Amino acid sequence: MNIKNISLRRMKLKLKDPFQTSFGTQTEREFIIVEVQGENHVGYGECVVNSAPFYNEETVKTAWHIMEDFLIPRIYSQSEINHPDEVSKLFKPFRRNNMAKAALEGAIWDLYAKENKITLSEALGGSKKSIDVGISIGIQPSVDELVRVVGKYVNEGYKRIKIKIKPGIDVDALKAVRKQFPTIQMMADANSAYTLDDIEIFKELDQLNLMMIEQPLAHDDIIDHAKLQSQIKTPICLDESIHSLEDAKKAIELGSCRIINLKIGRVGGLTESKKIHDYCSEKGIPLWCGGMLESGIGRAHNIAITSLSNFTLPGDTASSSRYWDEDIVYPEVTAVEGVIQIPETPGIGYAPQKELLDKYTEEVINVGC
Ligand code: OSB
Ligand code: MG
Repeated sequence: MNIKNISLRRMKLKLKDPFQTSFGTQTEREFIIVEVQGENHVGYGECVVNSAPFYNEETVKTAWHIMEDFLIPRIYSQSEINHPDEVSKLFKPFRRNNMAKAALEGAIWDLYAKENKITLSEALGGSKKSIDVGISIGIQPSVDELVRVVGKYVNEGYKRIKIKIKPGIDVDALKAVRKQFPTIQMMADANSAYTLDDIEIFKELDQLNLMMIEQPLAHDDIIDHAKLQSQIKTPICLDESIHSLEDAKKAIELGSCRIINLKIGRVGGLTESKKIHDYCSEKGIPLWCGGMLESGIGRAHNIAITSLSNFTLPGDTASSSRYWDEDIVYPEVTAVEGVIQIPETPGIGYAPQKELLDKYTEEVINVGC
């Protein structure tokens, strides 16, 4: 691949509805789009960082700095990149900053697939033609409102409903949903809001036939999660705690989780994602693809990785229309009855629209070679 230019765009999109989790309420989404210009094609990646370091330690500003001053020069230092798997090796000397690494690597994966006239799904070794998706519902102002919102998405056909919880908004809220919808596939995501002192809450949640409980305990813990898992029958799914294949191996070996939520940004890119996929497949640990309230570019990458065979559970890649009045890609990402077709055009398969990119860009830089 002959890389001629790399540009970074800081973007801002307004969320249709505020999204509340145990770490706060989000009303808009600030993120970075990476464009890698090759000989005849442009590869696109999305950096899924947030403005503030609540979910992980990275921010829009740190990711911009790490990409501009370290990662992009490292790409140019290489006379030629033949395959995107080489990129994570190039980035290895730099610790963490996984979302910054994943964004650049993702754009190079897209460019590689476009240059080879194959889909990103094919480039990654995906085999599915369509994927099942669920939806993640933020904390609602009341239990009645939660039940109403769940009903709306159940009617739209989403294959499983994930509900955010935090101390004080957990057992009663989920019981009310379960009572109204006795047979839906549902789960809870705590975003690390609890400790082992809350064991009684987990024992109550354990009675609600949940598919799993996502990241109940500390973001950097795998010991307490193993203790909790030994005391409840509902599978624990780890999100925040897994940053690499190594983390996945340790958590699985310790019994800290029975399911993993894979986010490409959190683990540093698609190459690491494939490794985690293959390892989990070997160990019988099911995966699903999480989300970071991405624009269509990030969602396109999520769709491609979900086409790999061990993504056996519905992920969080809901339709564009759930997040935005207007997405930046054509066609917009659309789930029909909870199913998204894997696109058939080369690369990510959704075309970023220049005028929409420009419309929502706050700042742009070109980093030439
Ligand atoms: O914990 O999975 C999470 C959104 C932002 C940060 C963390 C999480 C989430 C979601 C929403 O649950 C996923 C999505 O719809 O993109
Ligand atoms: Mg989560």
